[in-house]
Amino acid sequence: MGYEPKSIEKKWQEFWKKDRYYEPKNDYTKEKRYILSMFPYPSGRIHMGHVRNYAIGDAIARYYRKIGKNVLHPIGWDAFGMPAENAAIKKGVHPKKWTYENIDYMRKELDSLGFSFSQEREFATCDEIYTKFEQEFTVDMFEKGLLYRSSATVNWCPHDKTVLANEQVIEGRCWRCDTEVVQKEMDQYFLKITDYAEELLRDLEKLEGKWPKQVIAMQRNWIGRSEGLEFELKLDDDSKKRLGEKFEGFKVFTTRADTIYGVTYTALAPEHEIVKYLVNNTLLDSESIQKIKKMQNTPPKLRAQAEKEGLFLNLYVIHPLTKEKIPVWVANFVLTEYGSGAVMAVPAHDERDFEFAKKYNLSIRYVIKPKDGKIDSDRAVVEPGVLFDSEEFSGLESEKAKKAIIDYFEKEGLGKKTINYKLKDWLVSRQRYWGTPIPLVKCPKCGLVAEKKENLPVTLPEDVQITGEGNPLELHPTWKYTKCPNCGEDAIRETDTLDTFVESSWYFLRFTTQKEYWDKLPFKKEDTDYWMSVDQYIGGIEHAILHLLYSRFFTKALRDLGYVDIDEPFERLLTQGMVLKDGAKMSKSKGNVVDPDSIVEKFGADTARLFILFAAPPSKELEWNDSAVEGAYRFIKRFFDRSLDVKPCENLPAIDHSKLSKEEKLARKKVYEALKKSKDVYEKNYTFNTLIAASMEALNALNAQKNEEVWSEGYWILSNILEPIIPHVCWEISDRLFNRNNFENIEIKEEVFQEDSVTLAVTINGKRRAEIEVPVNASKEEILRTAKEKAKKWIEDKEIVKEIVVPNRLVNIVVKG
Ligand code: ANZ
Ligand code: ZN
Repeated sequence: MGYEPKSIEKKWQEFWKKDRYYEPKNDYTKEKRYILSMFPYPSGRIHMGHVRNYAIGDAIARYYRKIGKNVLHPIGWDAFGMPAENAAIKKGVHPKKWTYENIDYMRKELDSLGFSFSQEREFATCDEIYTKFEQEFTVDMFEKGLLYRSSATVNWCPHDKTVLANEQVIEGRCWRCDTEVVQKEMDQYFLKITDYAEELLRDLEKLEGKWPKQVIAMQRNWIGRSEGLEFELKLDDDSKKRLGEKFEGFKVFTTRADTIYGVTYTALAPEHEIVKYLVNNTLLDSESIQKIKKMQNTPPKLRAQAEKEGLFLNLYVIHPLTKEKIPVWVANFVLTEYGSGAVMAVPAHDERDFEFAKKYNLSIRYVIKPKDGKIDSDRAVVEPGVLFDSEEFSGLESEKAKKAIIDYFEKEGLGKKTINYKLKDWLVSRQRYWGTPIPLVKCPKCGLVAEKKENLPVTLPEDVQITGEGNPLELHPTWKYTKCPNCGEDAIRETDTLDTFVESSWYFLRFTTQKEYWDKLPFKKEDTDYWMSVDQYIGGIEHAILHLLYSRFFTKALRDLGYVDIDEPFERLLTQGMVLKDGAKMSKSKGNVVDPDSIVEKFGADTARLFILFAAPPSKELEWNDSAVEGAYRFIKRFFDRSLDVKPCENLPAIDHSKLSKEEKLARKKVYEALKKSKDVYEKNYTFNTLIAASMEALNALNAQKNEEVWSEGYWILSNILEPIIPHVCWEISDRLFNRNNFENIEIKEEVFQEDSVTLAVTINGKRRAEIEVPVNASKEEILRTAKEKAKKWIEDKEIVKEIVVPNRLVNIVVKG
């Protein structure tokens, strides 16, 4: 009977479940490993990206179980979010039904691949118990001021009367009805992640060497710390009058105080208070007002990439040092959310300012001479250099000048040294149905009040109309009417739900909870103390910024609320590469998707896993290749079929290495090389491809010899080291042949790596005449004796005049006559 993956895989999947092989132990005296692959969104079916993600995590988890660690390797479902509502809009199916049915289907798919996820700890983030605890955190954060309400600009579809996510805005239009999207100010909820900006930045240092460099750099840029000078530019008297004496001036932030003598204009964001005042009081002509409104309606991201646009506002400010009159413009490249929403423009030394100045014919004044001494007036000289035309600061080098100018501003009370972050507070409210309701109540008397914890969870109503127009919770006839938790009077429930990134910011903590406490607590300190941090986190690079940053923030916030004692949730991070076919990412729209189910059906789970882990190192892109899949299958088949002739043994056979033939020795060496490699592969670099290649070589070397004991030992070791990758077939083999022992106890036998003999060439008078094999540690005499014996017929009775032994290479004998 040959290799039959279907029956083998079914048998072992059932066995593992029954044996609770997948479950973590509650014995906290044991050393632990927490291995986590990012949880999936239940979109309907798993794809190859999932298979790769979970094959990597499962291999690591299975390895640590083998060497006796207590392993937590859980899975859950990131179950709230837009696609469920889209399905409701398109097909009329309820989001809840759609989601749980998808979960059931995908769970079966994952099961068929033999991933060893804890069964007990699986959950979906739309489970009511999860909602309950998330709402508890929300209440705590609200009470601590970490969650607050404030006005924000959102994408708004005037036709559907709904807020749109950035992904739902396609080229400025609503994805559903194609109406032009506008920017609208609305009250929204924010989590104060900026309170943690400094710590989030500083703690990246702790992750150095354990997270991909690129991810750390992306996080650092996203937080975007800059040091600079903030100061006020004062309006001149005429301008003040024009603004009805409502404004004295405005603040600007610059990271290049050294360029201050090069300021030739200033620019305000279209949303700046001064611009709004001018627009609202029609102090500009209607054409200008239209232009400004258009800028305001363009999402900031698009605006920053668009061609520079702006107009002169007929206002002037006074340069704080030179006292010159400087014109004030409004410009599309100035962002309202950064710094103070206004810039001092230095076209000579800043690219954006330069482009704008060229377009509107504004003057350009160079004040920094770069290192090479040349000023190219066709461009902005952005590099640092030495100041000139800068009064007393002339002659200073940029860095020194920055410091001197900031000191001067501080001394004169003109401005101050300031640190700005690009990071903005996290907008967490969504005007949608399928999410965690924000557990707050709006009371006419008490204002915004948190729901009482004993009333949590606030659950979603099941009877809703999901049409894509408006917010279904807002439109529900009764749901939002409630009583104020504070005064008991009539009040209105908040109808916004939370961003789904909130659920994924603490799911890894939830997995640590023992079933016994599942309904009582979100998680227990004792459990998080033991299991956290996640030893190895595995996921896509697309989560390099937001998900990881939010999770890091949430962990720190929960720490400060007293829930956990950890600073960083993920000890090590692996970002897996994409799965490609014909050079492109697999996607439905490209029609290049390979369905994991069909591969499992045709070849079995072990083949799918082996191919995925063999085709490329985990962090690199992986090109799908049908013939390589077949190659993987053939290797497993050969490995299994040959195992039927291997002699079973209770223990590793005791082999006398010195008595073996060359081929037998080589086979052992290859087997032990693979074993030696396995520790680094599973614990350090995860280059499973190299371990698989080493195992294939070992199997080839075994095939070149016939020693039964060497075969047994070889299978003993190979089936152990390959088990985390192709678990079903390896359990089948080792179960039949061996006393399933602890992998930890296989010792590396150094003797097999020792080359015990060397081959030397023998030359007589410079001509190569023979080859000899001698022990590595043979003496010179011994080598010569062997050489002369072997080359007897060329020496005969001639006189030997010279004997030379070049170690490990040759013996040269010079004879006369
Ligand atoms: C004058 C200047 C001269 C600047 C120069 C740069 C080069 P980072 O480094 O990213 O923090 N800036 C300030 N607020 C802005 C806003 N709300 N929207 C758009 N740009 C803004 O960027 C800081 C620099 O970006 C600041 O330094 C300011 O331009 C601009 F040769 O001031 B700089
Ligand atoms: Zn009240």
